[in-house]
Amino acid sequence: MIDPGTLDALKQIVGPNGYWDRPEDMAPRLVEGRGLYRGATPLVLRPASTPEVSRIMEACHSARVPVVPQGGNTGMVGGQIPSADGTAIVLGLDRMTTLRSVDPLNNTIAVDAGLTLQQVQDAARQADRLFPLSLGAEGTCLIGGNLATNAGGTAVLRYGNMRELTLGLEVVLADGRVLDLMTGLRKDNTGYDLKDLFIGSEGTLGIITGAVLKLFPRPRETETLMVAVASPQAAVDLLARAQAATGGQITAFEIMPRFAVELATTHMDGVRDPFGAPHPWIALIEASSGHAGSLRPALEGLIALALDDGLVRDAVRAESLDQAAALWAVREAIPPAQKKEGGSIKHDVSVPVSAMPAFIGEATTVAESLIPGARVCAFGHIGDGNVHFNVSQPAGADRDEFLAHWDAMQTAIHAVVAAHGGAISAEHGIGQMKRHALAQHKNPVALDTMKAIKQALDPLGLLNPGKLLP
Ligand code: FAD
Ligand code: 2HG
Ligand code: ZN
Repeated sequence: MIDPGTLDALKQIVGPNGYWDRPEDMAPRLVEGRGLYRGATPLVLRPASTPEVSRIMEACHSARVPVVPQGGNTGMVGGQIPSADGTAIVLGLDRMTTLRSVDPLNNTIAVDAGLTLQQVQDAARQADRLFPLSLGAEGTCLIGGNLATNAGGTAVLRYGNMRELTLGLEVVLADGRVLDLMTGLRKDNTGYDLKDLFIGSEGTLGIITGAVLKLFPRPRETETLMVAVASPQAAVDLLARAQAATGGQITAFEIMPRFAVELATTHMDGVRDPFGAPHPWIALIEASSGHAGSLRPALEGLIALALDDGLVRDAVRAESLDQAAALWAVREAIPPAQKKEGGSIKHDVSVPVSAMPAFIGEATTVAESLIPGARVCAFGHIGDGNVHFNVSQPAGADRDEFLAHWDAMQTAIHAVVAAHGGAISAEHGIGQMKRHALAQHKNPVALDTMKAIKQALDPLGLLNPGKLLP
């Protein structure tokens, strides 16, 4: 237990508006979205500045108090939730909301870690620029959380994931020192790239308090279409053709099976399948360009040819922003709709794009034979070689009984991932959920190197204990 004197000293650093210690205030911070991970803490600290974070870490270091950093609490692997024994404090970044600067000529934005992803997108738009990271939780997740998980989302195909969008970082180390790497330089070969250590480190190496992010020109033309295809193989073939037809201007390429579309239209208000027939697979395609007028003819030619030779069964193109939003709504409805359908065992995994059709086929056979009646919902960022291979409980089954098969299902699906040279986490991270799986799947020399880095930066093991590292 943390001694009361230390808790008081921590409260004094942030002042009366900078912490929660009443159970009813802290409760939403101690459980993740699907109720899979629950924790306990005597104190949620909410510092408002980097110096405050620094003083908190210094105090926790001297008193040997473990710290669990938390952003918007949208993470999917339990990394942001403390252990149930109440021995750690939670450090929320949500009051660190300063937009530090925008440099349109350098195409960079410098921000505090507590801005939401949407606030950063909006700030970029106001400067007539694009910050391209985009994901379903963007109104709630914080930039610090995006950095700590190296978030992906729906525009990685064109712009890369959070790591590729980051030039500079500010991190408070375990002992309270501030590591200031807040540079907007695109070329800096002055030694090891330290910022990359912290991106994707899930709170285990330092507290991210600020970042310098890349901006891009805003597209002047965006085309959104949905196509019905027979199989993931047809989708992958179409992606290659679409990239060739547009000169690499495909921004997003997402797939969803019939089951996912049915969940979305059944459970979520206002979501509608745009096709008249129940097609087995649907791909959502977005292309964007800096020059208005060039994309539409290219995409129309592509689809006409693909309809002609049978690669595509049907297609709809959005004629307005509202129609584009309606097509995206089908895709974004899948995670909440799957939650409403009951328990699901999730696998956020990646394989080479070319191996994706075989992976989905083989993993589906494995899942269905392991739990008869289980319903595979394999959807998502196929253009990045990333699929959310989620398995929903058999209709009408008991949720907890189904979820008790989590380890067996995960082990079996990860074996198929490994057989295709894939990764057991593509974009959500390791957290608590995949810690043990990491021990089996990560190269042992890589694991040793990761442990050496952890030892160098957090020798007392106070940063997010029990997460990521096996
Ligand atoms: P949290 O959940 O609070 O924390 C996540 C991890 O980061 C934890 O380990 C935490 O300790 C650590 N952390 C948080 N802030 C800091 C900090 N400042 N310094 C150090 N460590 C920190 N993810 C994707 O990649 N792609 C998607 O398409 C996607 N879609 C989603 C859709 C929905 C509906 C939901 C609910 C989630 C989705 N996610 C997706 C997962 C999640 O939104 C992202 O992982 C997001 O980046 C997490 O941000 P957060 O602020 O909520 O972090
Ligand atoms: C998405 O792409 C998210 O929508 C969530 O990464 C995936 O619910 C999931 O498994
Ligand atoms: Zn995703």
